[in-house]
Amino acid sequence: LDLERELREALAQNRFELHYQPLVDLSDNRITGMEALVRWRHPERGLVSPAVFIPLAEETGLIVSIGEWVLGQACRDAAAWPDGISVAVNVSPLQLRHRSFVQSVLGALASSGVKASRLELEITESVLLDDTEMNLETLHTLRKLGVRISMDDFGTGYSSISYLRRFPFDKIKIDRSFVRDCAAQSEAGAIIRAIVSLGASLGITTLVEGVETEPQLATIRAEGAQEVQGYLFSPPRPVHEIAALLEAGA
Ligand code: G
Ligand code: G
Ligand code: MN
Ligand code: NA
Repeated sequence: LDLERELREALAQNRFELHYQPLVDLSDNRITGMEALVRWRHPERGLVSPAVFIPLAEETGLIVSIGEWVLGQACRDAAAWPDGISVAVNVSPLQLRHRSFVQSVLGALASSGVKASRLELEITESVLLDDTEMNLETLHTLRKLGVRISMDDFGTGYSSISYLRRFPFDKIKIDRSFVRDCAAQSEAGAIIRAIVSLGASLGITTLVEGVETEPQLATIRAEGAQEVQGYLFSPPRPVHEIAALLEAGA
């Protein structure tokens, strides 16, 4: 496949780059962290979205190498930010299952000098379905090292409440589909409130993704969520803009 060959070349030629989107704490409206979102700088096609190439990277197994690059680069970037700012990295199921995953997390932390407590790994619900025991062990190992674990896109997959109890999550990220109508529709707000309260009872922080408007923010605040993320605060931005954003917003 042409795209597969191009992906391999992109990795070899260092053509991936990271953009970052702030995570905001609602108690003081400060930035608490940055989510790394990978892009591919293509010579003809311009900036290619991960929505286009991550699925292929997962199919071909290239996600393991791409993911390792993302982890390393995200930690190197975070090393230049204030100590209180964490960095969130998306981890594919295949990557989490790989036998060298814990080692590559430790390597990224050690070579950047970033403390484990500043790293958040975002995993999706599909991780909970396959190889459960192995994934569970990996997550517990990482957590013992001080790394935090977030459940990404919550509410879009098969997550059952029992998974929240079984797996060691620090944060739930409610998928942006719940936000779209939450200012207009009371059910969406009620769902957010229910997740926040479930999370609180398990000692898990709740973040709401995809916040675009002030009315949405007001609802989310009223429902008790601790953190938000979305275009209202900032779209994902290239890494060279992040230091200035942190100075202005932190
Ligand atoms: O930022 P954007 O809208 O383009 O992201 C699209 C999708 O790609 C999101 O679901 C996001 O989680 C995923 N994604 C972005 N960066 C990474 C990454 O580094 N690794 C993995 N596995 N997924 C990523
Ligand atoms: O799947 P994940 O949550 O990791 O990826 C986040 C995705 O959501 C990225 O593609 C990012 O560009 C996108 N995103 C971030 N904020 C907003 C927002 O406020 N509105 C919409 N529609 N998309 C957003
Ligand atoms: Mn994410
Ligand atoms: Na998400």
